[in-house]
Amino acid sequence: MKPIKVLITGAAGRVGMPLVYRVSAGDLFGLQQPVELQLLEIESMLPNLEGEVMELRDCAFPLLKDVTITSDLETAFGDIDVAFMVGASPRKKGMERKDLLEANGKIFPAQGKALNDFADKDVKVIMVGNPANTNALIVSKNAPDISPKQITSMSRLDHNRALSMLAQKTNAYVSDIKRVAIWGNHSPTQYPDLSHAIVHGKRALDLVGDDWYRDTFITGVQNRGTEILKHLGVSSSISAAICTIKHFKSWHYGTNNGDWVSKGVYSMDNPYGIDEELFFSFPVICDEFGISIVENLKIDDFSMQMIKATEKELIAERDVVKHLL
Ligand code: NAX
Repeated sequence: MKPIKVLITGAAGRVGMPLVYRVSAGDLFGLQQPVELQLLEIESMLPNLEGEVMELRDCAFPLLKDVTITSDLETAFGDIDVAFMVGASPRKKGMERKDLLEANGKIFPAQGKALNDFADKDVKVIMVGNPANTNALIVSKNAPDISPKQITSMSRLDHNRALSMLAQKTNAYVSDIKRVAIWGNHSPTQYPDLSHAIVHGKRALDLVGDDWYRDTFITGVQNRGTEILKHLGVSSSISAAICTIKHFKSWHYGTNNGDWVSKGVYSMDNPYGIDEELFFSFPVICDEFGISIVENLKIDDFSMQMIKATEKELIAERDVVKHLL
């Protein structure tokens, strides 16, 4: 079977490395499909990455056909089928994600061009590096031959945080919960929305009450990353790698279980009146035709206010990087 080529940028980092192991172990495409890894790092990290890859090879993963380590964009992006774009600086203590815009934004015009020129034309792209939504926009604008529908930003970690928090509150299993949604930016303005959520077939908001929803749940999900940073002094890593895999699998295999997931997607033609030139997290379903935003949801006034606040932040982020688009 022909190996699938997977690019992981920032491969030596705290999110990149667990991702490297999971992809090598067959977590993406199952236990029959070989994979080839193309790992991109900045030059100064290559010796470190070489050591990491020695360890990786020592695992003798049966599906791992080949590993390339490089800081060269043409080599890294050449013929790739999947791109996990993780390489960027993480948020440090006291920093908000918007502070990262300046530092990280400039990485992505060149990577967008390399994606355009060297990747397989059907490549699927997942932007993880922050600020993920706006970085995805920069990549997309610099890759005019790749459809924006093939580029996504990750809000799956926020989605799973919301699922887990609701499961704990209602003493349910995560698998009992459906129709949680994350709207907008992967940042503290995101709107984790329970207004359509169901637990064991019952309306979630009837089980948890409005006060918990507004005062504990929403702020809890919005600020979870900051809380983890406070405790660990570094941002999430294993959970982010696992959610990156989940994001890809729901896209590749589909969401045919009557539920939806949240993904940052290009907002053109969206049914909720959001600015049409953003990567914005919506509830989506995935099937053989690709990713579609869930339509016809009734958006109450509170939800619309929350959605507009996160839209405003994304528009402001876009303004800051407009010279890179
Ligand atoms: P680390 O600092 O551990 O790793 C980042 C790696 O990227 C480093 O090894 C660095 O050398 C490399 N890198 C930097 N510039 C690069 C470039 N131009 N080309 C290739 N590689 C480059 O950070 P880590 O904790 O792994 O976080 C990586 C990114 O993911 C950060 O931007 C972080 O904010 C973001 N995150 C996004 C999440 C999401 O849900 N969307 C959650 C997890 C994570 O915080």
